[in-house]
Amino acid sequence: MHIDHIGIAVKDLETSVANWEKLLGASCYKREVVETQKVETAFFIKKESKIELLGPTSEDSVIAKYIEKRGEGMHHVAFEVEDIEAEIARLKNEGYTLLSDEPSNGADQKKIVFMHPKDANGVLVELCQSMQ
Ligand code: CMX
Repeated sequence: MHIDHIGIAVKDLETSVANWEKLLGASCYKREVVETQKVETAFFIKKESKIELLGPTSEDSVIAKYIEKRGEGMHHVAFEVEDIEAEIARLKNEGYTLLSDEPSNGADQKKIVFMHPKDANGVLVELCQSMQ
């Protein structure tokens, strides 16, 4: 439907939240740990544009691995979809590599699934569907 948010990998969530609050002139409206992904998230919104900061909660988090390999920076682009199961089926049928067959529970009350970055010109794509 539209870009739901941009995910940014950060080493230290506390200092990064303070930095982005100053930069955007907006307070972080939600912090949430996603145990399954081993990340802590912090969300900002300006009109319809959402930014998600992602800090690792353990050394084997994909975010820790990402930062070690590529440094801090833009980690993923998330598109909101109406029916995530239907989109998974459609994309698999088109030959894309989804990182799981079933959506999982992500931050911000969303069902989420990721597509491998090699299938989107080096960009990690997330599909998300609101559970609200
Ligand atoms: N964006 C672009 N490229 C990425 C990437 C990212 N976020 N993460 C990894 N890559 C690239 C690597 O640089 C590497 O490229 P080369 O082969 O050219 O070196 C390649 O993908 C493989 O990376 P890797 O370091 O070997 O890591 P893995 O293959 O083990 O894992 C990935 C990569 C994308 C499968 C894994 O990070 C993943 O499963 N991601 C989805 C889950 C996730 O990101 N969760 C955190 C966010 C949770 C949330 O928003 O709630």
